[in-house]
Amino acid sequence: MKNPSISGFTACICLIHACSSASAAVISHGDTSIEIAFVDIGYADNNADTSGFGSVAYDYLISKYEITSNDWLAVTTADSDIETGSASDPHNGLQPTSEVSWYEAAKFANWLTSGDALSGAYKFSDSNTFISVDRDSAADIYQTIYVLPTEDEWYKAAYYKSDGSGYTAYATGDTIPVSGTDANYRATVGSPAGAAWSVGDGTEENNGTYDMGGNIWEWTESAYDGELNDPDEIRALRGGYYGNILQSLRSDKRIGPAPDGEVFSTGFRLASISIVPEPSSTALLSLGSLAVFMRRRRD
Ligand SMILES: [Ca+2]
Ligand SMILES: [Ca+2]
Ligand SMILES: [Ca+2]
Repeated sequence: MKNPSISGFTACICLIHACSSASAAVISHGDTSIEIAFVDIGYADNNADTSGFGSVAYDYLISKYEITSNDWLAVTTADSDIETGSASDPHNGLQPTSEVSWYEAAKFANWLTSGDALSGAYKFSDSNTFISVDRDSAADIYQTIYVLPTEDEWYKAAYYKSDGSGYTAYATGDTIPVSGTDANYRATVGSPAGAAWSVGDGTEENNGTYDMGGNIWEWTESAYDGELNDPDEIRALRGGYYGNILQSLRSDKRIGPAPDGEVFSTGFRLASISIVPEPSSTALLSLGSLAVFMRRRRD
């Protein structure tokens, strides 16, 4: 069961612009503000792809761009608990941040949710050790939560067609993306050749995102084996990076590094879910989640 944490709530996707396909959230805690552009991912309770990925039972937002080095610098400056490994990042400005472990990315998301790296959907001990994910409790407290997308949330945002009619092989569609124009892969851009470009330099993807294919690998919240029941187990990465061949951008490509890994080729984007507890809908949504679960078991 990949998404155990959403039953019992009704998801509401509209942050600022009701029912629009895109929005920007200005997130402020203390003296620090950052603005993150999001796109809406609808078609709740869609079918999974033949791969078994992509079914999400609720509406959510996903960030239009990879989190940038500027974003990372602002938030890690505000909260010194986030950066616990290497602080080196070969990228800067509007390039995607990298050298980020899963734990660091989770704390970045927590800070956006709560203003505290150790409080949010990701539970950490007082000694800065990751314990578990609990989206429900965080949503109860904060209403709007920022999280790493689950692998299903990531997959759907990248590969699900905007008309809801199924999936494509690449985030830009079924046509092979042109290297250096549609997506940054095969190390053909940058100076010297082979570097991350500024987020959004490519072609708009299925659902309004950029660079889900290529530029930088992206952490998902999910364990590679589909069930996050060990805080230190390998996680699922998606999308490929600028040095990869085309195949890494395809929907059938996933890799599973350890969550403490910090490398130049890996960063992340965020999802956001706004949740309003509504008892009358609890039973229906729980049934919907159960149906998703049962479909998966037959895969
Ligand atoms: Ca780091
Ligand atoms: Ca990417
Ligand atoms: Ca597991």
